[in-house]
Amino acid sequence: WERPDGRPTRQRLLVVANRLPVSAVRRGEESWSLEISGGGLVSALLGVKEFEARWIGWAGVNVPDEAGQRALTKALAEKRCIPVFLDEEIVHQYYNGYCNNILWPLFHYLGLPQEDRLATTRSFQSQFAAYKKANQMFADVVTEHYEEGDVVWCHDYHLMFLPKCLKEYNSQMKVGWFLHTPFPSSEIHRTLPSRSELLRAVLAADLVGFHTYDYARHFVSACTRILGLEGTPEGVEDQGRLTRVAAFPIGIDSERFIRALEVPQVQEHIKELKDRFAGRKVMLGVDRLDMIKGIPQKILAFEKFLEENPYWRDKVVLLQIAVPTRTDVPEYQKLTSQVHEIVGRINGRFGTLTAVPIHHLDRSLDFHALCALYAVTDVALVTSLRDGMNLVSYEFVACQESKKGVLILSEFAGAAQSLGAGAILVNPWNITEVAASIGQALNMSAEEREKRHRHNFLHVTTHTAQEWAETFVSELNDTVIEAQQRIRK
Ligand code: ADQ
Repeated sequence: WERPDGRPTRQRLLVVANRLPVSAVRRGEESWSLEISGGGLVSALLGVKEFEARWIGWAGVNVPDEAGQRALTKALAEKRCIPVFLDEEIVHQYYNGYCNNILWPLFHYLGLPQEDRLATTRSFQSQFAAYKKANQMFADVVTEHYEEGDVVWCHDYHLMFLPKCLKEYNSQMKVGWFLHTPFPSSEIHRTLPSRSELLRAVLAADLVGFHTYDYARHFVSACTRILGLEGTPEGVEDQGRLTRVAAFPIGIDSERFIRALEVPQVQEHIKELKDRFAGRKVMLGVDRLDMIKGIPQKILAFEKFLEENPYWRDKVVLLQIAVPTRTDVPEYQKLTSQVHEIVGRINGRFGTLTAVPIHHLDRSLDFHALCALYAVTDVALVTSLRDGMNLVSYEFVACQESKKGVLILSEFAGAAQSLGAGAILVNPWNITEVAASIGQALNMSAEEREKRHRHNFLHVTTHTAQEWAETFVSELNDTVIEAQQRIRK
């Protein structure tokens, strides 16, 4: 790539996401400490050597004063991060409100909020206004830092308005948008009061990506049915302008997990866990404590399994690690209490003086502890009611080369499309089916486990996060070049 001044360089990639991949803690008026937070997207882009990535997003803290903003901007610049400053009211209306209370449940088939209709309508309108305003604030920061030739990659349901804001500023900007959640059936999307405006805003992008072909198809159907546009095999066409729509299934940095198992500290931890659970099979759930993850359904299925299989009662343990999320939202608080209540009941029912069947932890584990847990697990249980992809299932497979454990996976997770042949697929709403699949997994022969694991391991180690990011960005470059050629003809 060449810059306008002829200087050859790697192409710059501006990654725009609601949250920057750092946690920022204020230490003084003009002093901040920053810690890079991991996650799939960060390792995906760290592994991509072709591009020079810069992050643009909210740092997750309210910084009302200019001195604090200046100091944070400076500290973040060292990490190649550029902050968007959002005040508390905007965060409340845009992030807690429109993003997490409206779009997140809707895209996961949980419907729109059910409160009093009038109140909802009123708050809906102000939340949508805040959503647009926040997206414009992100756009202002992007345009301030944009240089000709840059690629701008917008992420997720928080920023559906961003492609439109960016193209209004500069129609030549290369803009891609990727959704990390499912895109629901057009029949669900059409219940959203701002359905058309949002679709049109996304269509301003050059390339629109989803985890699975089904989500891409739902999006194209929504554009044809709701906007009356034409769907083509390449995407959506509006008056001669094509927006490419395609599936780009994400992966993980599998090497990072495989290498971690060699670290002495992890090996030590594996040994401790093996000793701790000697004589028992280990089942594992790792989720954010979110309603879409189907945690109560998972635990109830485990209860049913114990109920029907007395033989297994003192021979299996379920470790459920649930990292709290959106803890200020009442529905999430209710979910936490519900999960605690069910776990308490089951442990009371099936526990003994020396052992309990469920260990439930409400917290995040560090990377090495997580890898050790994945490695000692016999059966991983992913029972999402809906999930864009689900990386936990990938991470588990990556850590199972020696154990070759079984993955029980919801058919409503995007990962079911890629790991379906190796996993036992279940409908998480069917507690009886999930309970039966636990029995099937625990009794599976070593040959069968090996065969299933081989399939999944091959997939996880060849469809990596780096490859995902490279494919998306090179497709975006190609899409723009093809569009320019079409216009010249
Ligand atoms: P999430 O809903 O957060 O992501 P997921 O894909 O499973 O779901 O990723 C969760 C990440 O957090 C994993 O890397 C996991 O290791 C980590 N994690 C979860 N619980 C943890 C715990 N208790 N301790 C430590 N780490 C924990 C969204 C979409 C998904 C999509 C991803 C990526 O909802 O469907 O797969 O984005 O696109």
